[in-house]
Amino acid sequence: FMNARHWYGLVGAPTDIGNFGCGAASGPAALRAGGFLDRMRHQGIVVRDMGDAEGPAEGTGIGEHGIRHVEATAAWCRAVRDGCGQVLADGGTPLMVGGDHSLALGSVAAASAHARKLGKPLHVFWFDAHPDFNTPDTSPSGNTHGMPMAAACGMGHPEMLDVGAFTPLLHPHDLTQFGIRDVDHGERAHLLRHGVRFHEMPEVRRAGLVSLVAEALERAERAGAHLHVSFDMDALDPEHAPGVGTPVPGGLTLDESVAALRLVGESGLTGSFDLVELAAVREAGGSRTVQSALELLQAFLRADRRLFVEPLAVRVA
Ligand code: 6HN
Ligand code: MN
Ligand code: MN
Ligand code: MN
Repeated sequence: FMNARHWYGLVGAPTDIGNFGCGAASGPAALRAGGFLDRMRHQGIVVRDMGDAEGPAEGTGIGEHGIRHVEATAAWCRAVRDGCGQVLADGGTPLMVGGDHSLALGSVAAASAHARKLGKPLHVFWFDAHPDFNTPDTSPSGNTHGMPMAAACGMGHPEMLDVGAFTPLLHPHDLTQFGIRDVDHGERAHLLRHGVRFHEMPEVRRAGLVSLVAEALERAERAGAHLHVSFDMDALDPEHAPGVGTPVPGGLTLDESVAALRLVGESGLTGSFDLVELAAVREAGGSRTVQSALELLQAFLRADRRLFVEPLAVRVA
């Protein structure tokens, strides 16, 4: 039969340019060394390793509003955009492994261009302790990893707005965030003004992560959306992910995150995925964060039945 098998393409992005020195550059190597590809292969899930995107090793300095390394950030985002864009053009689903979260501007740029070509709206699910909705004038740190979603929605430094083929890449009301617990003052004003659904931890505790995700999936499905999922490892409680650049207590448990990603996988709606802020080198001696990342990815990929089209078809033939 001619049915092409659904596949994921791993695009590594080994940089921490968006939070220089935080250690997230080690993420792709740590995930590969943790046996990710073998582990998937043993379960019949083929993930093609597309290698690592390349970008500047050095920062490009501090600009207006104290924004840090914005040219280098944009260069990395363009490389990620092209790597993810290639996977999409070849009929696969990009799995971008960072690297810091500024890189999601690149994967979202690829996703948005692809969705537009298919005539679909882009929806984004953002699992994170942080909304990453700062603009240069609201950012307390100047770090670009706190800015990618505002930039995707058309607000930010011109270098960042220029990463995509058009702007905005995303309508703020098509962005849903989960696990939020550290919001900067001006950032909150942006989120409220633009109608972003950001589910903070008290709401997650009250309503349950899985039911909030189920609701958002229904919206994405009704809209016929291309769903982009971006998972920042610091969404997890530091107990499950100590190796991140900006840990915040009171986060998601590994179990509820696994359950939520399983649901997202089952939906078959995901057209692109990021796993970022994996800074395993920050974790003394251990590999807890890598193990958590492996469990999250495995839960998501195993639930995606599109990956098993071929074996099922063989069985019924
Ligand atoms: N991340 N809101 C803080 C800032 O510096 O803008 C923290 C951002 C964290 C970004 O974790 O991807
Ligand atoms: Mn983030
Ligand atoms: Mn974060
Ligand atoms: Mn819309």
